[in-house]
Amino acid sequence: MDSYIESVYEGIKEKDPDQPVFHQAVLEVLETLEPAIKKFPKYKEFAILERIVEPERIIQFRIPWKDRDGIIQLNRGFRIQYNSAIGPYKGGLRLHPSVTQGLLKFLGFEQTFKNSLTGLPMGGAKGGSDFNPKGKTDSEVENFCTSFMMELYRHVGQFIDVPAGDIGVGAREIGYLYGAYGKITNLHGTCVLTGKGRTFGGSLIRPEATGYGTVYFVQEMLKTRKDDMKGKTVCVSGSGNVAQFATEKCTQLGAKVISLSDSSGWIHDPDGIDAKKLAWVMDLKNVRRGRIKEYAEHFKVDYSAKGSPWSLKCDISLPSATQNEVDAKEAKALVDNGVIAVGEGANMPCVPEAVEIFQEAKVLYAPGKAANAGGVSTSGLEMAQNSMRFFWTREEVDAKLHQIMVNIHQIAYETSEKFGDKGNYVLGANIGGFLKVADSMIAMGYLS
Ligand code: NDP
Ligand code: 2IT
Repeated sequence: MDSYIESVYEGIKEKDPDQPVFHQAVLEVLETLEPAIKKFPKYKEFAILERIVEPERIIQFRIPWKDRDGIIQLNRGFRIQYNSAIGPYKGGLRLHPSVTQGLLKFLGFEQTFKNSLTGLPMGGAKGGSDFNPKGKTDSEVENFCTSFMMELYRHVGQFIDVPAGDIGVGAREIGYLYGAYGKITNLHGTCVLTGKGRTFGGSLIRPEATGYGTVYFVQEMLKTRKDDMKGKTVCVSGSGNVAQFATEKCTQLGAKVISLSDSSGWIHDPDGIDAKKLAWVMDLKNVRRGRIKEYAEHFKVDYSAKGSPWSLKCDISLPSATQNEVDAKEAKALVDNGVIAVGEGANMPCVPEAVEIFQEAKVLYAPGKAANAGGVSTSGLEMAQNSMRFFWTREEVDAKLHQIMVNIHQIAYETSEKFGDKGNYVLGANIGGFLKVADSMIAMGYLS
């Protein structure tokens, strides 16, 4: 490894030794930036790597809230404002018991490069809390979201920082957060959050965008091999927002999705999860808030609490649950079973060894920061519509999302070729996202 890159990597480990997923995300990016760092000495001269790995600002706060018995509960909240070189901070909020500063630093760091790739003016951020929405009543979630916003409101705004959803944060949570923001500030109709409900400023297609976008990206990868989605067998993990709409788009394009999962287990439906079954899943997960096991009971298919869908034979794999959910053994099984393409709907779902296995086997492999960028892209389109005080139709937003995914594929593909490793989408996406942020930081002076 280049000595400059190595010293930056060693630096982050020394400063924050207890943040392994953050180290993992940084290493993956730094390793692939090597050809750009060598070609352009200015990045070292202006200390760009040291600056880009360090968040501009980390906000941490306490979130007291009252549960259904009137007992005061306490959670920890964060907002990591990572990089504002190309626009206001932008990125989701995650509500999950595993949330720590290190986890959100990994996600905020990734977001900076992802947002740059979209071509829209958005900086990078991430936030959330170790609050567990599972098993909570709507009132408890509302109490929590209101308390969360009582602190967050002073740090966000359409020209400052624009949060959105992520794991555990969907339409319900964004609604409560937006309601609280309006009450606290008396500012209405500003795009302080994206993923809002349709009736109060949300963009059409934002709910669908991450899943649809991931499939659009996979379509572009397949095109490079004169192939398409029709007739393909697809394994999807997760059963939340990204998994649901990735499944919908695959089915619309003539592919067959045979798996879904949640943190308890996974189902295998060899006949395919068609539109009717998917509507049932959406009701199960978004309304009844049940477990994927119930799908197996309802549709009489296999369910397993052990292992993962990656043991199944499929053409395309779309990991859409969480980080590090595909290990080396599972990647090997996918390759042995003939997988052609892997598109990361989730953020960093494949461990580094799994990525190596895919790349060595010449599997078309799309890293999350390229493949799942459709979500934040459509958040950017929501910001644009709110500024105009006007809405585009479903077809208009979908066409713009599609074009953005085609562009991101083109940037990643052409950049990989330009820097000597054609078809390496990790290298292409990392360098492609990096150059714009780094050049903006240099142009705006050393304080940026
Ligand atoms: P949801 O909360 O809607 O769904 C998450 C799904 O993943 C659920 O099925 C959940 O199961 C499962 N899951 C979560 N944590 C774990 C875990 N530790 N182990 C196993 N399964 C787990 O979230 P999204 O669909 O929005 O997010 C999924 C992924 O996509 C995340 O990596 C997120 O960062 C990424 N992403 C999301 C975007 C968006 O617009 N929403 C945009 C870009 C990326 P269970 O219910 O049992 O917890
Ligand atoms: O990881 C992501 O890109 C998201 N969770 C979406 C962020 C956003 O601002 O829409």
